[in-house]
Amino acid sequence: MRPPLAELTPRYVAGLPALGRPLVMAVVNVTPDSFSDGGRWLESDSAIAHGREMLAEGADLLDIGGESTRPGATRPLVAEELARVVPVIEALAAEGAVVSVDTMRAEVAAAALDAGAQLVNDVSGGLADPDILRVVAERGASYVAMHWRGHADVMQQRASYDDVAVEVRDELRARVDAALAAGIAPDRLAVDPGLGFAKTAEHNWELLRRIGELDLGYPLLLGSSRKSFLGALLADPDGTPRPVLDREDANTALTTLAGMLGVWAVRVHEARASVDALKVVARWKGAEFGGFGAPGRVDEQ
Ligand code: PMM
Repeated sequence: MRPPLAELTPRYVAGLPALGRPLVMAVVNVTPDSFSDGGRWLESDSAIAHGREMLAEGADLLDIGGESTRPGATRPLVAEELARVVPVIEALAAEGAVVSVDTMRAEVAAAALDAGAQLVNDVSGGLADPDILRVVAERGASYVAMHWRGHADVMQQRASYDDVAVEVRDELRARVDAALAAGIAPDRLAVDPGLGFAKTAEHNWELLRRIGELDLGYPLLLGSSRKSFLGALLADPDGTPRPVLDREDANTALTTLAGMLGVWAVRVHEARASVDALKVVARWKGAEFGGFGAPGRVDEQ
């Protein structure tokens, strides 16, 4: 396969965690839909345990989030989001894990960075709360700007494009410019086309097909894991989408392609399958499969 993403070879990786192969960013969503008594501690504890488990499976980075961005989701209060993510970040960062916080809020980003996170993953690219860019800049942290057109309650109404690759690239470039203007270091910036965010399945596939056109000179993150475009691709003959938890093999195929193409990171809900896929890619390419050596990692011999 011709590596069409020579164009996507990041110019700026020095400040971001990077390994010369896609990082496996494993998702720790602390977004419970049910609360039972004493639930708070149990939630934190089980999220921490889940994070440890994925580190043991080889995840490079844990992305800890307290707000669900599913279409139609209602936003938690700031206090609730803080209570969900901060204890989990504190515990896992204290154990040496590389942690990112998945938040659109400046206040949550600040608390997360204080708690030991190194990276802010902002699905709104600074549009939901522009102050987040200042917080990241002031603390010299790393930042992922994702393509976004509005909160979960409205985003699918905004899935309309004349040319999805061109518009996503241009809108992402505007977010990169805003991040740079706020003082975020260029070597601490990554971008993400935001699969499924104000995008139909067809838009997602077209973005993947034309991924080279998304090159802005910054490392690229892809988050396809469990998303509905995979459910639709793998639907039953009667059109019933493949259930969320049965989309993993397809996602592993995407991780493999991302590895061949040289994206910076993949955001996944299950670490092991993607780590295995990237080990295969590294071996195929005759490259080293290195890690950060975080606790629990399965390090290479
Ligand atoms: N997708 C979700 C949440 N956060 N962050 C980035 N950078 N890219 C994504 O594609 C992304 C994200 C939604 O997935 P989840 O709620 O199932 O974790």
